[in-house]
Amino acid sequence: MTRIFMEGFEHPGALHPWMTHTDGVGSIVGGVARSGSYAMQLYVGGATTPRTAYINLPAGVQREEFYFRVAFRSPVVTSQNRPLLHVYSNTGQELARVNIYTTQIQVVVLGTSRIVSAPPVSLTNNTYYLLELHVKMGATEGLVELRFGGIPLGSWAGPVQGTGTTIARVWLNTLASTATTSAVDDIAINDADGPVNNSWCGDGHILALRPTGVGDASQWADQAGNQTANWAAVDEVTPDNDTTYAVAHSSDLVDTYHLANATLAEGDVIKAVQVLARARTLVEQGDELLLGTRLDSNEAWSNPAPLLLSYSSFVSGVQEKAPGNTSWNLDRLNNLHVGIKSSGDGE
Ligand SMILES: [Ca+2]
Ligand SMILES: [Ca+2]
Repeated sequence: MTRIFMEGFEHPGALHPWMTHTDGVGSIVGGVARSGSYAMQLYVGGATTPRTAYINLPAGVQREEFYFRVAFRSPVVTSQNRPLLHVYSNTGQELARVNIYTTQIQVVVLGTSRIVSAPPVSLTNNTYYLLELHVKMGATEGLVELRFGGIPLGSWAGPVQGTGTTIARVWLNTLASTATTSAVDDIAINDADGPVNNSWCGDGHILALRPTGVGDASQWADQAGNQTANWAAVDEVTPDNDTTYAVAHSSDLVDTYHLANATLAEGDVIKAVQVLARARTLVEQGDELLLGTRLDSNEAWSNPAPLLLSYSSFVSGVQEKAPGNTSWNLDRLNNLHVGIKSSGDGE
């Protein structure tokens, strides 16, 4: 495990299951994206209602050390202190906070200002900037480092422990104090383990590839009971829930789908792939869903995840290697199938 989280908001209505937002998923909006077509809006108008999004890390992936990346834009960057990013421990204590000013970025560690640095350029309104924060907890040998647009802006070494033992939550805030749209996009978290994605996330872009055709297996059925074009029931940009869907009525049934081809700019590298789906069970308890990828004859399936009666989002583990344990490249990505597998009955 190295890249543990990524969210580019390219599937409106299907937010990453670790993420919550004070507006719900309805504030994933078009027109302000840094990558793809959508971003998360953190301010929806009104004079006094800032919006907040949380990434709640499950206990199993909490660590003492993470690298966070967020691209943010604001219609109003002022000389005032505007908190953008907060990092909390598993005891709910704020370990670090990043405050944004027009000409200054400040990192507060355990309540004390530890890094005060000027950004490489004076910040302007409605422009995306890439902010990265490295937080390593430690009673005496903690470390906090800040990068802005990929450029190191400062670091602080010392106590970063507080009362907790792991990093458990990242909290994103609006920058604006007046109406209109602040937005975040291309969020990623790396931990420090493994051979790749084990350090700064870097200047990444998160793109969605949707089903465009039937894959090698078509064992589920669509809402009309057909098995010829299940992909067309699960390809919409915004989930339509029980209007079009694929359904399985017994265990171990597999549907796989071709995806739209990706196009990369020269020099772009594929760092990781993750499968995202929305699903629910019909009436039974104990139904589970697996998400997977298939390349040639090699498959990689996630662990079964329990389904709820209402729709919720599911993600596979982040796949840093293509099925067959080869490195990703554009050819492999464009030949990839993604799939769903039932465990018990499932919809
Ligand atoms: Ca996006
Ligand atoms: Ca559908």
